[in-house]
Amino acid sequence: MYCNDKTILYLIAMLKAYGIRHIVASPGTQNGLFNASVQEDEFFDCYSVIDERSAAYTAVGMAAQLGGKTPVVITCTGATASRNYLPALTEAFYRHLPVIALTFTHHQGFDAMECQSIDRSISQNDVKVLDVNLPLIDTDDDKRVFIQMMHSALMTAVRGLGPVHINCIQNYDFSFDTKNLPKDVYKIDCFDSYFDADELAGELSGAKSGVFIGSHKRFSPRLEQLIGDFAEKFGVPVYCDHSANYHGKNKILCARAQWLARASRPEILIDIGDVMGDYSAPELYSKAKMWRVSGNGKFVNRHGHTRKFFDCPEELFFERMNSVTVEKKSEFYSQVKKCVDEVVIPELPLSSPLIAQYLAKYLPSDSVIHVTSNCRRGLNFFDLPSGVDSCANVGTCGIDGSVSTVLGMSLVCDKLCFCYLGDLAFFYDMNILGNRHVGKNIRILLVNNNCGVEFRINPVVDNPLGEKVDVLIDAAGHNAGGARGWAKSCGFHYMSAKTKDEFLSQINEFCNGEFDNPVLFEVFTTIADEQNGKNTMLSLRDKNKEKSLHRLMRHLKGNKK
Ligand SMILES: Cc1ncc(C[n+]2csc(CCOP(=O)(O)OP(=O)(O)O)c2C)c(N)n1
Repeated sequence: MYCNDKTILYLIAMLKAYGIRHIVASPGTQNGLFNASVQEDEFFDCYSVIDERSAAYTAVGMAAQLGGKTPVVITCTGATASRNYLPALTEAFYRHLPVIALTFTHHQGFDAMECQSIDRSISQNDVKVLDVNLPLIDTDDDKRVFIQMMHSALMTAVRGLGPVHINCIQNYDFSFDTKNLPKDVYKIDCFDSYFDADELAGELSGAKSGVFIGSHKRFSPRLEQLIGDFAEKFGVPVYCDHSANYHGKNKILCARAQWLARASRPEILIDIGDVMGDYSAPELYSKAKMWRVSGNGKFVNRHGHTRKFFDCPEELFFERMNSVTVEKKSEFYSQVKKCVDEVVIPELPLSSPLIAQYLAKYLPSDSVIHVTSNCRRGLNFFDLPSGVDSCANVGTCGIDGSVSTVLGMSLVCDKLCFCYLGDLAFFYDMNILGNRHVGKNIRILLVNNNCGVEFRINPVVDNPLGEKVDVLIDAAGHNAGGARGWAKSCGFHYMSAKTKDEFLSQINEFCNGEFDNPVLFEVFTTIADEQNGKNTMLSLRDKNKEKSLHRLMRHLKGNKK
C-alpha cells in the first residue's frame, strides 16, 4: 500500500511514468511517506545508505555506470542531511550525471521554529542544473503547477543534462491505505534529430494538426519556406500572431481562428517560437497535444500541452518531415481558411480594432510595425500587407519601452518604422521622443483613451468593478492634455483625430504621406467605444461558430468515407 498523501502519490506516479526506478534512500521521517511507499512497489529498486554523503556518491556511481541518461534518485530527511549531498552533486554537475536529489520538508516557511527545518531555497550554481519547489497538491490548479514542475525536472534528468533538486512538502499523515497511484500523469517523449519521420507523419495525417508559432526572431527565407512546404504538404494551418512575423504559406491568425467552432480546433500542433502575446491563443490549443521543437535545446511546456519534445533545429525538423511520403493530404487548412475568410467584419466604432483594421489596409509594404498591449489584440485580427514586418515586446509583455524599441529598430533600418500603442505605454516612454537620434522614419499611432482600457474591456475585471477600475487599476485621467505639446516640442509632425471621420480622413496620409519629420498621430477614443469595438469582434465568434461547425462536420464525414 502507498501512503494517502496526494502530493507524494503524484510524485511517485510521475517518477514511474518516466521510468525512474533507482532510489538510494537515507533514513528519517521527513522523507518517510515517500520511502515507505516506494519500498512497497516492486517497480522501484531501492537501496538504503545511512550517510547522505555516501548515498549521493553511490548515486553518482550508479548514474555513471547506467550510461548517464538513467536518473538515480537520492532522498533524505531535514536537519543537515541534504547539506551532505553537496560534494557528490558537485561531482555530478561537472559530469552531467542525472542524480535527482529529492528533499522533503514539513512546512512552507522558515520562521515557525520547526525542528529540522532548513532553508533550501538557494543552492550553489554548480550543484544542480534545475531546482524546483513543488506545491502541496490541494486544488486542481496546484496539481497543474506540480505536474508542470515535475515534467521540467524529470525531462532535465532523463536528457542527462545534470543533477536536479526537487523539494517537496510532506504532511505528517502516516497512514497507508492507497492501493493505486493516480492515473492522470504521463511522460513527455524526448527525441533528437534522428526521430522516425515516417511514424510521426502517420500520427499527424490522422489528426487535425497544424503548426503553432509564438513570437519568433525574423525567419530565414529557408526556414519560412520549409514551414510553408510542410503545411502545404500535410494540408494544415500555420497558426500565429503578428509577433511571429511569419510570411509563409497556410498562415492563419490565431485571433481569427477563435471565430470557429470548438470542433475546428487542432488536435496536434508542432510548436515553435517563444511566448505569444495573443491571450486568446490558449483557447485555440485547449484540445491540442503539442510537439515542441526546440532549436536551443531548452525544454518548455506551453501551458502544459507538450507531449513530445524535439531537441532538434527547426530547419532540420521540417526538412526531415518534408522528406516523407504523405498518403492522404488533409483538408484541414482549406476548411479552416474557408471558414475564417467567410467572416464579415461589421462596422466598428472609433476604437483599437477599427484603427487596426485601417492600419492593416494602409501600411505601406516594406515597412515595420511594433505593437503594444491592447493595440496588439486589435491588430491580431487583421492580415497585414505582404512585406510588412511585425513585432512586439511579448517576451514579458511589459508596456514600458515600446517607443524606445521602435527607435532602436529605426536606427538600423531605412524602412518606415510604425509604433502602435496606447496612452499609458506612450507616456511611460515619452522621454525618448526628445532623443537626438529620432529620425523621420518613425511614425507613432497613439490611441489615447485616457486609461489602460485593457482592463475596462476585460469582463473579469470590469464586470465586478466597473468605473472603480479607473481609480487604481487602469490609471485613468493622467496626461489628460494629450501628447500634442510634447510631440511638437520634440520636432514631431503632430496629427490628431477625435471622431471616426477625422480618423478615416487622415489614416492613409499618416501611413503613406511624405513627411520631413517623425510623425505622431494621436487618436482619441472613449471607453464606451473601445468596449463596443471589442464586443463586436467577440460576437463574431458566436455568430460563426455554428456555421463553421456544420462545415467541419461535413468535412469529417467526408474523410471517414
Ligand atoms: C511595465 C508594465 N507595467 C504594468 C503593466 C500592466 N499593464 C498591462 S496592460 C496595461 C495598460 C496599458 O494601457 P495603454 O498603454 O494605455 O493601452 P490600452 O490598454 O489603453 O490600449 C498595464 C498597466 C505591464 N504590462 N507592464
